[in-house]
Amino acid sequence: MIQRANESILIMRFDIITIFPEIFRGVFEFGIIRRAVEAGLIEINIHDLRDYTHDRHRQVDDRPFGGGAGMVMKPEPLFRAVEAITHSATDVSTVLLSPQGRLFDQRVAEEFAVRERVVLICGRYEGVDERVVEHLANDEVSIGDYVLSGGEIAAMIVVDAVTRLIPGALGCDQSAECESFSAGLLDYPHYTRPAEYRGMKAPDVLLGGNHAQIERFRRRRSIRKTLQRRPDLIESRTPDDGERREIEEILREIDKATMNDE
Ligand code: 9D3
Repeated sequence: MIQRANESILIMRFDIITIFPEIFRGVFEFGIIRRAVEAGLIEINIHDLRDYTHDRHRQVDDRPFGGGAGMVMKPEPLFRAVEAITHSATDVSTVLLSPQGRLFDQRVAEEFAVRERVVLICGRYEGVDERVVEHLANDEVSIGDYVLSGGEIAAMIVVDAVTRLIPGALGCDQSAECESFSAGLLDYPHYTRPAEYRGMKAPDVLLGGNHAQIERFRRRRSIRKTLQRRPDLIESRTPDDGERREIEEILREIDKATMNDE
């Protein structure tokens, strides 16, 4: 579907298997993903599951054994599709997107980013035949605890998050962002011109040129926001001594502020 534009080294190939290939039209044609495709770093192929059926009705689903509501995705077209797409390729992750999967987070994105190929199987209906889960997919991933209508939007999210991790996919400007304290914390607040808008002021410290002060301001805001909103992210960190002191200091300040409220 999407072809790369030049001869540079292909780092990663995504194959997406879906009954709604048209959903993907457009989504990969903007921003970082488009640039990565054009640079030849990644390739994204969309496959219509119905092309791998052998019957007149191109049937991809059937009624569940044992009864019950809804339909189940048949195993044969999915096995045929994955086998046709991967042949004897090695280093392939075959990932089923499903609500039963392990939670997709930045760590999982990093795991996928070192694969040569990732096949994403988008489920629909009530689910897929369990033999696909057990014997075809080697990974099963959910993007979060909410109910979607199928795996397609989840597949887009996986491609987006993984592509950003491929060396060279981000411009110089953006890649610098990965460094230092920011990893695993919520972002600090951003401001741009005008310095005052409808009486709302950008913080003075950002307008002066003191880079040490600016960095301290951003780091502290980042830590404070994370403590308030996502303490789970702080708990799963191993802060260095400087950061631990900063966290304790910010916690004391927050305590003081809440005492004044009460
Ligand atoms: C509430 C419906 N569920 C019955 C117990 C089953 C169900 C089946 C299929 C719920 C959702 C779906 C379709 N979802 C996905 O294929 C899916 C998904 C999701 O729903 N949430 C988070 N990540 C993912 S990845 C694929």
